[in-house]
Amino acid sequence: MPQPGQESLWLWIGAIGMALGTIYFVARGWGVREKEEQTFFIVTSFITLTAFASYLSMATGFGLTEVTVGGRTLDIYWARYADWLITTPLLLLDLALLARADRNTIGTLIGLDVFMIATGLIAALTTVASFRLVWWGVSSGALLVLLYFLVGTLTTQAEKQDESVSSLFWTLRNLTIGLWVLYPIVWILGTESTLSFLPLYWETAVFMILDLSAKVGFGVLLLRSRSVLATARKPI
Ligand code: RET
Repeated sequence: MPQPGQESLWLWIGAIGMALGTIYFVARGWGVREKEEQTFFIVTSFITLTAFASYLSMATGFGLTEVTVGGRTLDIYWARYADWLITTPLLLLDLALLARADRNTIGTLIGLDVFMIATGLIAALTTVASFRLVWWGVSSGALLVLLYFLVGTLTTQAEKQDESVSSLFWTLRNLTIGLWVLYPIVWILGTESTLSFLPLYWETAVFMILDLSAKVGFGVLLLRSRSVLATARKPI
């Protein structure tokens, strides 16, 4: 099993940050009695709990593999993709619950998302450099379509909700768009594309900051106001 190098510093910080986030969300959700409201706390706690396991597995070497591309050996943290495969649909679910999205919208968003992460994993594990870029392109295409639905259909549905709910939706939606588009950019600038503008050490740091913002930052903003959550889930 290959072992992480210097970048393990960031992986440990990521694991600690996700653990603290989980403890905070569980503690805040503990006193919530309203079932509909509890859903947000449950979904959000599982997001950071999953990421905690992923970061721990990367820091301890389990989540790391080597891929040889054109004679060069790349260190690939496959555990990221396992994390994202579970947590990005849950982040979308939080947004969709807030917007009271219909089943087809939720299905489309999550379907595109799983497709995006799965093809991103293929990009990361492919051994031919040019084919890695092809899969990156396929995955990025899915991200663009996903964002299109987020801005279109999901926003239309959110705007039908109470003003406090749609305003929280706006904040979280914009945070999501702003952060998610950075992932394929970091990937292409980092070691995965073999361009390696960003060495593994810095790439790991940037992904860690993005992951903490997209999960813990997102969760803090979402769970900040109990009254908004109650309004969002009040049976119509
Ligand atoms: C990859 C590489 C291939 C191209 C694309 C990607 C997109 C990844 C995204 C990840 C989002 C992760 C989040 C984690 C939560 O903390 C797989 C990097 C498009 C959008 C939000």
